[in-house]
Formats: sequence, C-alpha cells, structure tokens
Amino acid sequence: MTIVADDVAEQEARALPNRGPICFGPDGLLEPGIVEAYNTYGFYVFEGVIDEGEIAEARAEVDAVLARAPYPTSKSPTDRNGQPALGVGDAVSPFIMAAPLSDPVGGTRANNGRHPVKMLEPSPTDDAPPEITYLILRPLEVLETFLCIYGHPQLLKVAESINGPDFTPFNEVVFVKEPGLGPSVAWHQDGQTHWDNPAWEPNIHGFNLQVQLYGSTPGNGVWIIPGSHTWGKADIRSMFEPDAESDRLPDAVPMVCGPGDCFITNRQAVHGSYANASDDRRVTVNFGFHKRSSVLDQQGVLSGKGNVYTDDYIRERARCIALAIDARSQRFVDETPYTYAPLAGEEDQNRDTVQNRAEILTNYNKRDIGI
Ligand SMILES: O=C(O)CCC(=O)C(=O)O
Repeated sequence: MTIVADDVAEQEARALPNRGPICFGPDGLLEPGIVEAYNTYGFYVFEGVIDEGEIAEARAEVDAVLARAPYPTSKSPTDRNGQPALGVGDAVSPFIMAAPLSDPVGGTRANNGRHPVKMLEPSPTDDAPPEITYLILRPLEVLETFLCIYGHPQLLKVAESINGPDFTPFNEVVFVKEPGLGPSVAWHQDGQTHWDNPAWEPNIHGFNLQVQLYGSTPGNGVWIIPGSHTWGKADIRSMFEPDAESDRLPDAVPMVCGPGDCFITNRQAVHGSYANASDDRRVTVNFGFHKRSSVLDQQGVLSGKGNVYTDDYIRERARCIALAIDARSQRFVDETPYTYAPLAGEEDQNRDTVQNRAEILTNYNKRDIGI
C-alpha cells in the first residue's frame, strides 16, 4: 500500500494490459480479451476512437456553449458578453458551477453522501473568477457533437458487449477541468442501489464511458483503484490514514490517454479526480449505460431521483439512443449505424427531426436512470 509520484503511477497505469484500439470478434461483440481485462481492472482505455475532425468540432462547440454560461457566478442571468445566459428559465440549467479548485461534494451529503472525504483545495490565482463551470448538463440537447458521439456505432457495441443488447441509458454530462481552475470530484463509488442485492455482481451498477477531447493526465484526470469494482461497498474514509494531509489513495492510478481516446469505467470502482492545478485542460464527453435487469422497476437515486423505472419510462428515455443513432447516420453517411434492439422497427418514430428533438430531448435529463 503505497502512494507514489504521479509519473510512477502513470507508468503503472500504462503497464496494465487494459488499453488499445476497440476490437470486435467475429460475433460483432468486443473481443473476449478486452472484456476480460475490463472485468479484471474495472476500466479499459480505447485508443483512437474519435477522429481529429470530430474532436475539433466538439471542442469548438463546447467552447461556444461555455461562453454562454452565467457570468461571473451561477446566479447571474447573463453571460460574459452581457447576453442572456443559455438555459435561463429552463427547468434545469445546463451549467453546474463551483469555486475554482474547490471540492464541491467531498464530505457533504451530496449524491447520498457517497463522497465521504474532502479533497485538498489549492488556492487559485488572484485573477481567477469566483465560479467556474465544471459540468455541462443536458448535453444531448445543447451539444450537437455530443449527440453524434452518443450514437457512435462502436461505442454502442461496447455497451451491448458489456450490458447485453437491451442495455439502457443512465445519464450524460460534460466534465470541464480548466487548467489552474477545475474543481475536484472527491473519491467515491458511483453505484447506490444494489450493494445488498443477493444477485450482486461486479457489473450490476453499469459503467461510464468517457471520451476525452484533449486527453487526460495525472494532474487533470480521473484516478482509480484497479480491481476495486469487485470489492463490494468500500469504506473510503477508512482508506485514509487518520491524520493524512494528502488526498491521495494508495494503489490508485491515473486513467491517462490522448485526445479522441475513450475510457470505460465500472461504476463500482473507487475513483475520483483532484483539483486541476496543472497547466492542462480536460474536457470529457461522459455518458453511461446499465443492464436493463439492474434498473427495471427500481426507484431512482442520483439523477432520476424518486422516479420509478418502469418499462415505459425506460423505453421513453432510451429513445435518446435511437435519435442519436439517426443524427449520427445523417452526418456520417459512410458508417453502418448501430441497431438498438429494444427500439428496432421504430426508427421512423425516432428520426432526427425538429419535432422529435423537441419531444425526446426537452428536459430529458429529468428522465435519467440513476441507480
Ligand atoms: O471526470 C471526473 O473528474 C469525475 C468523473 C466521475 O467521478 C464520475 O463520472 O463518476
């Protein structure tokens, strides 16, 4: 049990046999060796998934949306150019903001108290703004490029390979970690619902998928304890020395990669990210998927809180997948679109039209499937 320097931890991460291109077997599903490595370590790094052109467009669109965030704080109705901020008056603002380099959730009751220990909060420079956007919500609605990445045939095949053909959505966000400003996300396990389920198994709480627009480094990226998704519910507080002055956890490694690469991370793994005091920006297109058996008839916790995930509820939320597939197929005409089995035959009802976008995407995150 040791805490090592960032470069050593990065070397350890790169030495694990859980990175490489997305490869599929003759059955069209992920190669068994990839699934095995993912099941062993709780994460896998797919290299070179999204090409440079698509990444450049996504970066530009994220920047345009960030420029429309409330300024100088989340309470302001106007953006940094004095124009009405995006989403003012909407049921849910697209922007979650916090003080630079702060830890907004560690040691609080946020997210059902799943982040028990506060991270270190370095001091920002004097010219830092009072608040900074660190999450963009409703990204399928406000970011065209996110919608297209969400409909990516290979990424949806990854979801099918891990969660079965009837996989369901979870929630979608963009994580923004600006250099010298980005807040931390304190150590946690994502899952909330099934820790005491007699049918508990390491994949029962689903997985997150993170496409990196700029890459991910030890300074700005998510760290994970390899294999911790198999432990069951971890007592994260007890993993720190009582008088520890560090927010580092022993045996954790950074999930490092370049632009256009993509991680999948088991939602039961112990993971977190530090305040981004580094010089490197991270912007992550983040979405997740569940096994249908894990969510059906469950009551929502986290996003989707209080909602009951009936067959109709899941079906309606899953229309986002069908819409995204159609949106992507209209832009990338040479790709073979993914066929989403639960809505097969209903493609016409889920075409990417103005009317369907309004019907399927307006405030869609209120129909999230958080467990
Ligand atoms: O991207 C990050 O910094 C944190 C991601 C995370 O913890 C999560 O998605 O659960």
